Amino acid sequence: MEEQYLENTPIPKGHFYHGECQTGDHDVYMDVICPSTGAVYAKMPIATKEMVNLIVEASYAAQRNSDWATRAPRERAKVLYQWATLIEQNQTYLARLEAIGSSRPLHEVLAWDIPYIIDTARFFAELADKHGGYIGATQSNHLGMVIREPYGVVGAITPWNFPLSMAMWKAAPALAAGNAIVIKPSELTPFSTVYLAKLAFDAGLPSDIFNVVLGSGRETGAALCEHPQINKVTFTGSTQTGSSIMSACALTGPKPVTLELGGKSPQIVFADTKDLERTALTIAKAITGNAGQVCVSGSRLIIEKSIESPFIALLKKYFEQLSPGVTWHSSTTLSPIISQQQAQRIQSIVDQSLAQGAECLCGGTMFEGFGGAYFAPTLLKIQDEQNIALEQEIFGPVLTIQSFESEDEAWRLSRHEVYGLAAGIHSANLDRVMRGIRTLEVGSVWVNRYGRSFDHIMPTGGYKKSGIGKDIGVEAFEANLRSKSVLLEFEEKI
Ligand code: TXE
Repeated sequence: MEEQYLENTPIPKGHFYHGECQTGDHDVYMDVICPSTGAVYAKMPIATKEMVNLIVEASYAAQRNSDWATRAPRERAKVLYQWATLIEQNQTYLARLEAIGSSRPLHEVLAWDIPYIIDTARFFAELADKHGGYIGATQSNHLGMVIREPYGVVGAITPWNFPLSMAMWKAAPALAAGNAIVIKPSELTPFSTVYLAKLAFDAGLPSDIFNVVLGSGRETGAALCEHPQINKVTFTGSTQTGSSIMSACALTGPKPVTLELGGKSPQIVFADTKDLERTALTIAKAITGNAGQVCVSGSRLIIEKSIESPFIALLKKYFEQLSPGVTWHSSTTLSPIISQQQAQRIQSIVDQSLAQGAECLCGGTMFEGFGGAYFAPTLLKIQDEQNIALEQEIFGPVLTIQSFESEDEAWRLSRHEVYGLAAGIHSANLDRVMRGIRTLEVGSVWVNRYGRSFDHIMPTGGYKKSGIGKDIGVEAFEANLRSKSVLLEFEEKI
């Protein structure tokens, strides 16, 4: 079954540039492991600095010499629409590629990720001609125009948790605004992005306007960010790597960066929440979806003491129903952890948390007997506010539980020293909800729901060390444009 699955899904062999999938003469190769099985399923070239130069220079030339930036915005939009259509037509293959290479279950990719990226491409296509500059209030013999222009070549570094969605977040607004883009996907999940770029080329994008360079973060990723012809960098990943990228961009630019980074998002549940079962399901899904490997995972439950016990019972019931397994089985409801290294990191934080006094209510270890790494959904009841599991982003299916007796205590516990990505408030009391929205220092607040939707108009991004700038929404589009100030002087009298 497994071999058949792999045989029927040819893997793109290299970087994508000059309209083709190809490798460089001096590339060295690394093994790429299937997270579901732990087995090597492909080799990936690691671009040297010379290879990065070649690919970026090709994009730079294409952005200047092709008509991509200057053609009518509605014509650019047509290419993005056609790209969306080709994604739709090739969704079976694309979804299989994503499922083999990442932690995303095939049925979820088909039901969520693919429709999501199609919709994202269309959303930014629609924005292509719905922006403009303005005329400034200048002296009467001057005409002052502020016009918006693309940056040139945008460099993008993407993570492994939602490879297709993250690539689309970066590519669609950059392209709609008339930029070229070069993406370096995570070395753990490189191939679906290559195919996404190929489909954009097939849709009519000029050659080299969307290139993909494969390689490691330290070598290839760093070379991409530092390249003098990259005028802007957009990144999603860890806070630590985001800081390194920002430093590199400061030293070699300076050039602007958009950073979508880590989180430790609270889910605050009041006793007046309308439907306890429905709320418990929302909370459970928000920490077990993609096995907790989601930047906005609702990883800290902060719950009113009077409903804590029945709520925990509901969570446990849901957690115990989840079934780990390879991503291409329809019965799989718990994703693999992306790598053994990530799984060990999760285990290490859980172990340290227990040693510091946390009480494990369920889970706490990896499932045995699988090739890939599967971590059991875990509930940790915690009293000590300094506990490591409350402080660090775990990026696994691990939910901490703290209880409160007053509203003030709920908001105080929700605050995180470092992160401010998202938060959920579950309450039927509108006044309380409004107080929470004002109090929480985070980039997104979800009320009586949790997580992003298909409403691409809603930007996403963090406060504090969770990031700078936004993905999605009009803000993401505008972040791909810079302003030119034009002052024109004329004689008022003949
Ligand atoms: O992330 P990195 P890792 C968090 C999560 C996880 C931790 C570590 O907590 O446990 O990060 O994961 C590229 N210059 N998130 O190590 O390093 C790298 O090749 C340029 C949250 O995988 O941030 C990859 O493409 N690029 C997150 C990308 O950065 C560099 C999603 C992400 O890798 C680079 C993933 C460098 N110096 C992990 N170093 C989220 N916000 O959703 C690495 N890279």
